[in-house]
Amino acid sequence: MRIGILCHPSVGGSGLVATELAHGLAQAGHDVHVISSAQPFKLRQHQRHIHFHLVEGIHYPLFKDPLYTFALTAKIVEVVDQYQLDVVHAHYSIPHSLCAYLATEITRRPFPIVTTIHGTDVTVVGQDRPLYPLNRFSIDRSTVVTTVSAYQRGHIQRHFGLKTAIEVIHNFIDCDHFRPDQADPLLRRSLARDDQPIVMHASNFRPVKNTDTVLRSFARLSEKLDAKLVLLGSGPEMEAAQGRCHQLGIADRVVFVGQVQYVEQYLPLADCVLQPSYRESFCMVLLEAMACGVPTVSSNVDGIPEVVAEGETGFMAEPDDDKAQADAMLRVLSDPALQQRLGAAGRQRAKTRFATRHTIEQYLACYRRAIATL
Ligand code: GMT
Repeated sequence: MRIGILCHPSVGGSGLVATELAHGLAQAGHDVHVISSAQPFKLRQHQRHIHFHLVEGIHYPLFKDPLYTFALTAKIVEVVDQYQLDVVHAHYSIPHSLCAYLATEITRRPFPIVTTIHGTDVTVVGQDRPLYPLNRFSIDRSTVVTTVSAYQRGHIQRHFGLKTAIEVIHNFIDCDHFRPDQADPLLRRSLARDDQPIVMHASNFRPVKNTDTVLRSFARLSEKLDAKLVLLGSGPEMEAAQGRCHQLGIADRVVFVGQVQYVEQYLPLADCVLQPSYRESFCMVLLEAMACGVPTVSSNVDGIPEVVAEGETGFMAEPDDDKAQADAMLRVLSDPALQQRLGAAGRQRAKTRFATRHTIEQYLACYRRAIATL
């Protein structure tokens, strides 16, 4: 098949899932054309069957902004016609689904649209009043709509009243890349003393990730146990978080690593991963931690209970319940047998329920169904 993939290139779940899907499809022999405003940070451009098409804004003195959505639509039209694409897969509905829909009205070659809704495209951003009718229209005009958890499907059904059915395809993980035995002792030593357990958190530091509770839970844990908190990623709340560490008296126990290209090098170093998000349609970090054999302590919101098995691979609590989270971390970190058992069960769950090959098959089935409607 010749497949177009539209995605946001930034470090974030939807772009990451789209990129890994592109790699998997290309490995299976399909021609994949990734269209985005920059090269997605993990895209292996030199892999066979992968083609990248950069969308450049339209700069003209008359326009105050670079008309990105028109530029994207024009690029979709160009790539569909030039490479004779069979299907276009929009990851994150805004603005991808609407641009793809517009393109269907313009291309010489008809093509179906598969839209995958990732989360904030129908919760935070997608509920934005002026955007809502555009978002709803474009999702409804997609030939096939998928989303990443049963929770998210329910949310869309409740808030969008679509005519189109929604299929749940959980996110997936490559357990050959994310594995427990990748832990580099030198990298670990740069983060903590050998006898200090590591709690890790990875995010884009937006309000939805609940950074303050990460710090409060860790501060509570620190009263009982000498541990290190390692923070991966960057975002708007980072600066405030640094100040907050001083207020909470944990500044010397927190390491801000910043953006990392290969999170799979860091996660296996963790003894526990902490993610108390307020919203999370799925939460890739938890699945990545599980694949690396690391127990998780997380909030219990939205799609998270579909990823984590409570008491088997990790523990869940309310997003702002710093006491419950600290207690859960203490339990994990002070019982090596429990830590080992949770980690092993997490890896097993990642391998059996969230395997790449199965997910690729599910998406290919969607593409075939979509193409058959033409
Ligand atoms: O979580 C974010 O802020 C980023 C966002 C994105 O679009 O990249 O993540 C969403 O999609 C991910 C991949 O499907 C999911 O794992 C995240 O849970 C989801 N985020 C939210 O629902 C808040």
